[in-house]
Formats: sequence, structure tokens, C-alpha cells
Amino acid sequence: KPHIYISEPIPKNVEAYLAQHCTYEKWRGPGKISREELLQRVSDKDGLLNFGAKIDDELLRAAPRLRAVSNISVGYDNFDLVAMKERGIIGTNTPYVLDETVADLIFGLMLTAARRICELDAYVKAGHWQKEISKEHFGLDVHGATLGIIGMGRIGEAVAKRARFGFNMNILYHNRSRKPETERIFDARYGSLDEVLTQSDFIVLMTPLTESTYHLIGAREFQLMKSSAVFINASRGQTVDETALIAALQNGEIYAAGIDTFEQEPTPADNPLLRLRNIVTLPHIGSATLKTRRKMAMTAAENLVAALSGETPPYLVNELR
Ligand code: 8YV
Repeated sequence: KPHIYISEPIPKNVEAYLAQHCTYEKWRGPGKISREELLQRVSDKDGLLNFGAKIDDELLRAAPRLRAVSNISVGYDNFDLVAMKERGIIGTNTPYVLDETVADLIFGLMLTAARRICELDAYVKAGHWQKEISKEHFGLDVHGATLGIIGMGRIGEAVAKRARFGFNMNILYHNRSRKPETERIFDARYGSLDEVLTQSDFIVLMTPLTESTYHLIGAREFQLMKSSAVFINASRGQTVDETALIAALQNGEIYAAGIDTFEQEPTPADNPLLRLRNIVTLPHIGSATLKTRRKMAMTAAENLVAALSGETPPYLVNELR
């Protein structure tokens, strides 16, 4: 049986499934496994069930027997694809199971930022609601507005579905390639990046992090946005220049933002972004419902078992095919 390392607590049924096919060691906490500990633990393993750790030369050198890394995530920007390919390491992810859950959260951020839900919740709880609420507390409508989606993958489409059919929004999108079927279903219009930035009331960034999307949204892009725009990022923090986001929110270049991901995670407590009124912040929980995280763990386990038994895993990442 292959010997694997489980670097994150997983549901019992997933562990039981893995036990049928592999021998394993697992991280028992407390907290997240440190880099040093992980490097030690993988030294005699054939496979790794991974939660966000960087899979690079350093780790691969520390793990001479390693044959497969299975991410419990759809994103795989943590894979050094060149280093993995060189050594023939199999890399897998967990698409599909989290699309609707992440889209729910994105909608939550849109509504929360536009209607100022967190800000006004804090206002009421602080006992400030002593007089009538007035214009200075009012927000923006989500329904009927124009939504610009940058990165029309599966999650982008799940957002478009909610926007088009639940909120009667007009959909504009930018993507590496045009998607005729998506345009037909959601009555969506394709535009250049700049067209999406200038014409949208809500901008949802949902691209994977790659060399070409690093800081895709920076000072120039925020300046192109409407001053009434609401910007949402639930992809990866590094797709946005966080310093430029802070400036845009402070200078009124945009109305508000909602973000689930930061350039550095966990974000430092003294990040100036956290002092701003017009931003809603979350600790990277896009896929974090009990049900979806269970499904992601099982999908990742199935990927790993298949990879280590010589089959093509269900979700081998494209670049490593
Ligand atoms: C992950 C995510 O759970 O799937 C992704 O890409 O961002 C989350 O759902 C998180 O990145 C941990 O690896």
C-alpha cells in the first residue's frame, strides 16, 4: 500500500476511505502544520493530501518518494508546475463541488458591501441607532445593476446565474476566450478588460492566480472603474494590488469592496485595509461550508488514491497532463 501524509484534519469517512487504500500519518494540530514539520513528514511518503502548502523544489527535494499531491482546493497556484512536471509528480484539484458555495459567498459580499450590512450591523450593536436612519447610511441597489465578471469559469457562471435569474442584472464579462453558450444562457456580453472595468456597477474578480493575472487589478484598473463601483475579490489576494485597493477605497475611486482573499494570509492585524469603513473582509472562506469542505476532502482523497494506484485521477490539473 502507498504511504501518504494528511496535512489537514479531514472528516472521519474520508479518513476511513483512505485507510482502505493507503497507510497514512496525519497532522493532529494544534493549528496549521508548519513548513518545517511538513518537510519532515513528507520525507518518506508517496502521496500528500494538501491544504494550500507550496509544492516547490524545496518540498520535492525533501520528499524523494513523492508521486502525487492532491490539493483540497480548486486553485492550484501553490503548485510549482515546472518543478512538478520535471519530476513527473501528479497534481490534482477539486473543481465543481465548490462552485455554488463560492458563488453564494460572492453574492453575500456583493449585497453586504452594497447595502453596508456589516457597517450598519456594527452601528446598531454599538448603540448608535438613537435617531432615524438617513441618507448618509443608504447604499446601492444590486438588482438590475450591471455585473462585470472577470474570469468566466465555473464559479463565474454560478455567479452569473444568480445575478441574471435572481437579481435581473445585466452581465458583462471578460475571459481568456469567449464563451458563446454562456453568453446565450445568461444574455451576457463579452468585453475587453477595460470595457468591463469602465461599464460595470459590480466587478467580480474570479480568475485563477497565474503569472499573467498577478496584480491584474491595480491603480490603473481602479481608476477606470466607476466611482460608484463595488469591487469583489474571492479568487486569490495576489490578483489585486492591495496597496492600490486601499488608495481606491480611501480616495473614493470606488464605492466599496468585499474581499475574501488577501495578498498575505492570514493578513497581519495592522493591515491598513482593515481600518477602512467601506470594505467587507473575510478570512478566505469562499468554499468553507461543512458540506462543501466534506465533498472537497472526499474528492481530493479519490484523486490521491487513483493517482497512487496508477489510474488517471478524476481531476488531474491540465498543465500536468
Ligand atoms: C481552499 C480555495 O480550501 O479551492 C480553493 O481554491 O481557495 C479554497 O476553497 C483553500 O485555498 C485552501 O487550500
